[in-house]
Amino acid sequence: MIGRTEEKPGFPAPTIHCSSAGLLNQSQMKIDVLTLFPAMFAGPLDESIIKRAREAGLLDLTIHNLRDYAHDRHKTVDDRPFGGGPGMLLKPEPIFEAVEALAGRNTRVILLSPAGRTFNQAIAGELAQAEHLVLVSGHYEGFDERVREHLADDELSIGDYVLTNGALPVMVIIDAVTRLLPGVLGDEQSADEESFSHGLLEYPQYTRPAAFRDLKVPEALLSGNHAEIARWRAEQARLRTQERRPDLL
Ligand code: 9D3
Repeated sequence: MIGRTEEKPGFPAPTIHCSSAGLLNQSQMKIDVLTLFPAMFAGPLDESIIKRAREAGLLDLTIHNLRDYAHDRHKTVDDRPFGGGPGMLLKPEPIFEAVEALAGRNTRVILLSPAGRTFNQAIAGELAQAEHLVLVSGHYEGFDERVREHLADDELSIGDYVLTNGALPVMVIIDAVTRLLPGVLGDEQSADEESFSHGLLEYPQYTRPAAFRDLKVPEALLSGNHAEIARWRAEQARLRTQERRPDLL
């Protein structure tokens, strides 16, 4: 059911029965998400490669409603800023208590906020090494600074544009990290990592037909000359990168 704690729709964490130690979870990585909008997570993480990773026991993902960690009967999670000013702030107690309930000895606690360092492929690679991530989604209200200073290990943004909350950024990070976990991708992965390591954008690609309306596939690709094809692709990748992403050169 959407919106309740411990939500893992359709994906119980796979367990291995182990004669000595009882139950052993075989997941490569555990990710806990804390959010005020758990319903936003239904769908995107239940499809495609992430779905397969969860079913294969490579990713153990749980979405938690931060509101479940509020104490009062109104489930208060925010309050007015000391010193005045517009808007509200997320109170520290529910976030501290939720994270303390979830964190183990090898947990990285990461806040999502527009003030974080900008997420990129290198950070995805770092996070993929972790055993356990707790991702805390912010929203327009922002965090009490004590959460930043005394609870979080890191604070990430996914880029310089304003979203309504951190739920989509959390999903972006889960997607980028999951595909890097060992066993999640097949042959695509090595090829992809290789092309990424060149640090260039992809060269243009074509499939049949060789002529579509009056649009022709470049001659070099039809030549069957592998050296010529490699030369053409390298040049195109460089030209395209120069044109669109000179910062990568
Ligand atoms: C004080 C003005 N706003 C900062 C630009 C406040 C604010 C706006 C929107 C605070 C939070 C949000 C909600 N966004 C996120 O929590 C968020 C986010 C984003 O908006 N863009 C890119 N990455 C991220 S990660 C979390």
